[in-house]
Amino acid sequence: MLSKVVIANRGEIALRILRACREMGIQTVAVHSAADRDLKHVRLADESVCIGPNPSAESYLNIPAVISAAEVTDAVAIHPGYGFLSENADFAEQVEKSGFIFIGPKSETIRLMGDKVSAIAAMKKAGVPCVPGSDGILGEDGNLNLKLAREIGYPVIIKASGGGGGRGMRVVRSEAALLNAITLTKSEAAAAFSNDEVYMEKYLENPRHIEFQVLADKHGNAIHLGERDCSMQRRHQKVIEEAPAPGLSEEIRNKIGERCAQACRDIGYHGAGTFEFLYENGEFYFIEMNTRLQVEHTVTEEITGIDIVCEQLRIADNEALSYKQEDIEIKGHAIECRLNAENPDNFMPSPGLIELYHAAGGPGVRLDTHIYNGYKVPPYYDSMIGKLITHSDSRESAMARMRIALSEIIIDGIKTNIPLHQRLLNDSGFQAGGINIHYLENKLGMN
Ligand code: MV4
Repeated sequence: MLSKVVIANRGEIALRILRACREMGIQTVAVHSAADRDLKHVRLADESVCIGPNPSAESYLNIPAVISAAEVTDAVAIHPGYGFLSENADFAEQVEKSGFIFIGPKSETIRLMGDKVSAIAAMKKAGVPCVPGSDGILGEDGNLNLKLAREIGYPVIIKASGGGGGRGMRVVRSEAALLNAITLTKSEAAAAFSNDEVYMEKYLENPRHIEFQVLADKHGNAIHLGERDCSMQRRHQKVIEEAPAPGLSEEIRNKIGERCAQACRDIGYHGAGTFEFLYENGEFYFIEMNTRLQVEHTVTEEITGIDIVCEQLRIADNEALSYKQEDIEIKGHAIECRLNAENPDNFMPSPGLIELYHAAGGPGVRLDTHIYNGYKVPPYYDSMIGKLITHSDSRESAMARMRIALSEIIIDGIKTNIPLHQRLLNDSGFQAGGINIHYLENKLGMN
């Protein structure tokens, strides 16, 4: 097994990775910013290295500093977690070139998936269903673009190939607005991503956001772990995720999941990965692939019993997958509430001192968090301070456990979004299951 791993992240996911490493007998190196000396995983790690000042641009995003930390500690591999450098192909490449193992897919794969046009082309070729669209980047010929949009049918959406996660896109509802929208999206994309390539898709009005988890090793084996429904979101920030997706049949799950696993084999994918789909009127449409561990991997772990982070570490160490597809059984239902240090009324960040913390617990309750009594949430980073996950035999019972757990947790001294979660767990639309991606913003009166 890997002897020593650098954890190139912070907060709850750094702690999650640390726990997996310890379970597997792997030595750990925490790298942290000046503000993060008191993080729980920094205290628990075998070694720690301060890699820079508070701003993430000078610490968690500082590629030479992270690689130097691996060098001075004699680590063999680097786990990037999510966010920060996790989907930075240049980072993965420099990690590899410096002689370390990047815990994730090959840098070329990250680059392929980072470019949305090349990702869609690869998936289409592999038999993954995609959104009807331009089949590549849009050219300069306005008449051809008008013709294409007419064939696809309005509304259409113009997306930047270098975008993703909701950045660099524009919905077009009429022919009169098309050419201007293309010009605008191109110039914004050039500024934001140094890449003005854009593509066109049919705009789906009210889809659900459903994603499939895959695991693939370096020996050509790939499996899927079913799907997650991540439709409860606000401004492209997920709020609640659940698995399996309410109402999805086992037959469709296996069909789409197997397409994803086959795509992994086709492109030589290795590591954990997620295929993001829009789901509308019983059809799946691939939009993007995430080449990292995701925040919401936990709900998949709960319903499959598989430790996805341990699998990532084994894959990085050239082991074969511990499971075959026929070993994977979806058991019960899991729900995750993301806990944020924010004002539940206006969603503004609410950093500061946690004066009192009491965890929730009991059967089927998992709380992944790095906070503790007296911990100070710094203002420099993402406001997520933990994840509350419940699992049970049925969706109803998982929701009941979530309501109880939310009522038990005490986080005093800062504002959190726990009151929002309590409202959502009592919302009839959420309770019914199968809400679309606009549900929360509509409920909050944003539209
Ligand atoms: C779409 C779409 C509708 N039709 N593509 C937003 C994030 C990026 N991953 C893709 N996104 C969307 N692409 C077509 N053809 C609607 C969205 C979208 C969305 C998707 C997933 C989760 C939340 C979303 C919120 C707004 C829009």
